[in-house]
Amino acid sequence: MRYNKRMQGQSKGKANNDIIAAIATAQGAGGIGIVRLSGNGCIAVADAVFTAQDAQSLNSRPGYTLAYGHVGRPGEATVVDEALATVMRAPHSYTKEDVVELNVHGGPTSLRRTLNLVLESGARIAEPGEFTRRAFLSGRVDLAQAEAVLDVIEARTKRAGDVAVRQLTGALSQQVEKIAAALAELLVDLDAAVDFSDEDLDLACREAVMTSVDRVAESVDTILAGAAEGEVVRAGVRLAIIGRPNVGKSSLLNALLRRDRAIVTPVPGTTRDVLEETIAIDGVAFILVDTAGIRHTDDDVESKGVARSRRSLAEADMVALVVDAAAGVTAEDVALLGEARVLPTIVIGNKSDLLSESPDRPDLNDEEVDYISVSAKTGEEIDTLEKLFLSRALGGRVLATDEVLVSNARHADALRRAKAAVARARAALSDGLSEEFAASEIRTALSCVGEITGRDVSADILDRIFGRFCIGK
Ligand SMILES: Nc1nc2c(ncn2[C@@H]2O[C@H](COP(=O)(O)OP(=O)(O)OP(=O)(O)O)[C@@H](O)[C@H]2O)c(=O)[nH]1
Ligand SMILES: [Mg+2]
Repeated sequence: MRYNKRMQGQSKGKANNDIIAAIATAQGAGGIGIVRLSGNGCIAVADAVFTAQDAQSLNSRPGYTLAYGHVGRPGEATVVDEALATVMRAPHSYTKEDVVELNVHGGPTSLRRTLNLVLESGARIAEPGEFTRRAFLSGRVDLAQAEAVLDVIEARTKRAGDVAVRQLTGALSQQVEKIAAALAELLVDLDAAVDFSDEDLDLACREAVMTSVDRVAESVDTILAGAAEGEVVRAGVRLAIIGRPNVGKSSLLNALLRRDRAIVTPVPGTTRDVLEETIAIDGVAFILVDTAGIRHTDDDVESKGVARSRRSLAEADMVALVVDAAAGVTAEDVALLGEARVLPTIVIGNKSDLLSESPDRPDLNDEEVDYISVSAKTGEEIDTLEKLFLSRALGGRVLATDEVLVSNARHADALRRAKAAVARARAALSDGLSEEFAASEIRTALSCVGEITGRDVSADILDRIFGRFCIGK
């Protein structure tokens, strides 16, 4: 078992081996839809609702076999749908339990009726993420891998997909396990010193232990180094496009999308509602949020739009403040920059095509802020702008394609706490305190690292993690 033994069966007081069922495919119409069952005895439940054309029961078939037949109410002739049933036998399945997947046609009615029949026949509806939770509890995957399932499903770009799949296949877990092993080794040395020596470690030994502590600290740092970028790659960046009316925010959105998505007119106050579209820049998703131009207005509809713009600003990760470079920067622009500046901000001087010479950087009352001159109309410097977005989002770092990134805030937090504990252990040793202090800190670090793979994790954390999944995953 890779998780702490005390976990077993604690999950909301429920047994972990009853039969669960859920629709595993997306809602809506599709060629095929799947009702998935898991739990020992689920093959008999499937047999109650599924009749194979060859009249052979599912229970009498070996694992990894497929049967053709139909789904219907037990004892009734009415057919609910044609179906294919896949039988997977414990432990050779996703959950390591017996699993049956009923493939029916992917319409909501067929799926719902099939699910209801299964529920009437002894299964209960699965909770969100319960299949994956069982895969974790049975030791088939560790917690970082289980979380990666969600990331794979939600990945919006190829790069996000690559990072998630590397985590799914255990690349991150391996690095974390290496750190855990090094910490465990340190702990053995420190505990031995505490247990078997009347005196403290002699100086040479103490120095050797300190070198080992430094080495662990370094490996934690290395893995943490890409955490911010990992989160960006996984979750994408919400980029609010804000500015006064008519500066060309919607035009900029269209230029970045390379299509006419938003309405553009010469009338100030054209955009009323918030508009969101996603683009990928070098595999990083940017959720572009076009907003209503911010100004004081008595128009009721427009002022509601302005309120939404401010809300978008509050929810953003990054801000593109558009100004009209041809008309010049105004006091309102500078005031808006002040509002935006709590977030990473790029000021975009739009309409460069209207200027005869290449424009100077205007006075923004802020020497530090990034400024770039573009034309949404001609597309001039839009490529450069994209590169600037990307480099700001990644803190200037260039990502390698095969990098193992910590992409989950929970993992990064656990690593940071581990790092702090290791630093305290190091300080205790160099301050000449008893090894006991260092040992206790290393134990804390080990437990933090264990939270990542789920070796040491509470039921609450599991509930929170799997609660984010859909039912059927
Ligand atoms: N010459 C030139 N005109 C532009 C450029 N970008 C936008 N415009 C024009 O500026 C006007 C306003 O553009 P929009 O994109 O609607 O501006 P906005 O900031 O979204 O305006 P609101 O939605 O009203 O806040 C339109 O007439 C555009 O054609 C540009 O780069 N060069
Ligand atoms: Mg607009």
